[in-house]
Amino acid sequence: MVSDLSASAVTNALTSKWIGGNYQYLESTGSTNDLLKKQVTAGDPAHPPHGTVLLTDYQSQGRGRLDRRWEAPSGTSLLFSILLRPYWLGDRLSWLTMLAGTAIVEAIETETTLSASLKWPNDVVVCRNEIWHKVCGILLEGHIVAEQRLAYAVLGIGINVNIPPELLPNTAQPSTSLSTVAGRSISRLNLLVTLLRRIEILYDRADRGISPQDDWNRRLITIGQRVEVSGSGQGTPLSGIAEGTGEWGQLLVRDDNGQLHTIVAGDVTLRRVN
Ligand code: BT5
Repeated sequence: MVSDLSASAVTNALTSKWIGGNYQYLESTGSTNDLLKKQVTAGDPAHPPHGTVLLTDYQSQGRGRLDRRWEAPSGTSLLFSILLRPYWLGDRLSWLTMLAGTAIVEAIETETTLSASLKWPNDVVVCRNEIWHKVCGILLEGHIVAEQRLAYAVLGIGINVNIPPELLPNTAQPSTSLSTVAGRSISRLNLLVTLLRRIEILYDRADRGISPQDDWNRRLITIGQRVEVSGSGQGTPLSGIAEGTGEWGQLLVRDDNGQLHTIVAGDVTLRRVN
């Protein structure tokens, strides 16, 4: 059966100007991030071009951060990576996570009747039975060269679109799919096309030097909440109130002794839902 996300289906439907100009579809692969990085380091510095999208219907080695796994049954999700060649200063790498997260929330809200939010640093969540459930993860991998410039970045996105409830992966944090919450199946093609255009608009804005941080902050459910942060390099988990984000997307957490901590990476557990 031809996939609804085949090269001809997507190429004909795209509304973006440069993202997806080179669109590659594979029935299955190990990990779209790994394969795209392999193409980038293969030798020809101009290929694949800026804006290349590599999408698959199934990953046997789908990855999260810290080599955790990203699991999705075949043909149920959006699993893809975008190659970006920003040549921005390296500390702007976090802008890509911010603008991607914002674009994903906007695209979900446009293509479904759901309202979506962001959980620091890289989860897209929807509320179900008063609990935040993860529906999407972002895996951003950047390569910095001389003068601290970003040579390229591979932006990996996994969205649980039409995973039936009984096939949802077993995850430590609650997870769900858009179709489960919406109660109907969602067009993967429409969601992809809308999302790629939104990323393009927000990327072009960032490329002109406009920070995506305010839009990102507005969507973050983490701000103002009591949180527990683990895996941030500190021995014991840190507990406190998330007060905001720093210039490069770090989470600012004030502990119960009044001390402010700047969290660069780690996993955040929200202690309250709203
Ligand atoms: C992420 O990591 O959330 C980033 C996921 C990125 C996946 C995309 S798919 C296309 C591209 N190619 C790749 O190989 N990866 C990217 P992290 O925050 O570390 O979350 C990983 C954790 O999410 C796992 O340890 C599980 O607990 C949970 N998880 C796994 N599969 C899930 C799913 N389908 N839905 C929700 N949670 C999931």
